[in-house]
Amino acid sequence: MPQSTRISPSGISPSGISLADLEPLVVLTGAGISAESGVPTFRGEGGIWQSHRAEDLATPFAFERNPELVWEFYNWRRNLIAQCSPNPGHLTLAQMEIVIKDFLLITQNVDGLHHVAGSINILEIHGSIWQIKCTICGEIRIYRQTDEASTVPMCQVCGELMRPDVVWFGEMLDQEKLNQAFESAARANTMLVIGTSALVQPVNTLPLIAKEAGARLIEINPSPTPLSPIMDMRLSGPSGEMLPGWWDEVKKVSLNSN
Ligand code: BJW
Ligand code: ZN
Repeated sequence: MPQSTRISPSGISPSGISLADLEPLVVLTGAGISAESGVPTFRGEGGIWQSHRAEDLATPFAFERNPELVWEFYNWRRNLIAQCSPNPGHLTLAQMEIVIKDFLLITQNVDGLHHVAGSINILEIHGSIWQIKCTICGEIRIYRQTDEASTVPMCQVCGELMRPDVVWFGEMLDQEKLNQAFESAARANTMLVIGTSALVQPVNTLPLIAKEAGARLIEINPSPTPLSPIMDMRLSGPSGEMLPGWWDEVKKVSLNSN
């Protein structure tokens, strides 16, 4: 039986968690946190991988075979994301960071909406759609082009093909970022796991590492995930509603205990 606590959609936590109970706080987010902003998730109903094959668009082999097609996909995504704004879920995380000093936000999202919301200490562990890198010399450049018809960008240093600076299937994650994520997970008091299906490695091992090291795990997601059974608490609903409700409750508990 899962050892999780289900709480009501009102977001009122029966746990009595206060601010002091949370630090160090690590937050892990996935595509679900941006769903209410209008950014499509990858899996499930309306997910990108329902209508596009990941093998054709998000692997190094796909890019080698057809860079134009992969660029078309990312141009479409950049154009779509540029029209989206942070939702109350993103904004609540930015507010939490002001109060909780030992705070790290690890996001699998490449959309940049956590930055727009005002979060500071962010680890974009799957890269950023707003950055490109040279396939040959590794030059990295900010790329804010949102025209869907833009042509394939070439490197200003060596003239070779640029690619989106994101992590595709079969690629290693940036080792420095990964180390920081593992270390933070191992020393977390609490980890919030928000809007991720927890199907993609190695990021899906972070909650396990935190749990083994004694952290409290809280999942916010309308659907259960493979990690739900190890959660200490589950807020079953959209993060744009559940997270602000839960955060208000934590602040109330803290005020009352002072
Ligand atoms: C809400 C909500 C609301 C909805 N509020 N919630 C066989 C071959 C090759 C590789 C592998 C293999 N078997 C295993 C692997 C490893 C592979 C992997 O894990 N594959 C699994 C899918 C099986 N991993 C990798 O390849 C990684 N690298 C690696 O492991 O290196 C070592 C290695 C190398 C070679 C071989 C083996 C090992 C790299 C993974 C890179 C993932 N890249 C992507 C694309 C990024 C760029 C881009 O965006 O274009 O990252 S794929 C996609 O999945 C994206 C996401 O960051 C990632 C995770 O998805 P996420 O965020 O969880 O989203 P969803 O859609 O899955 O879930 C959304 C959730 O939100 C759902 O739960 C909803 O319920 C919820 N939700 N509305 C809150 N309102
Ligand atoms: Zn170059």
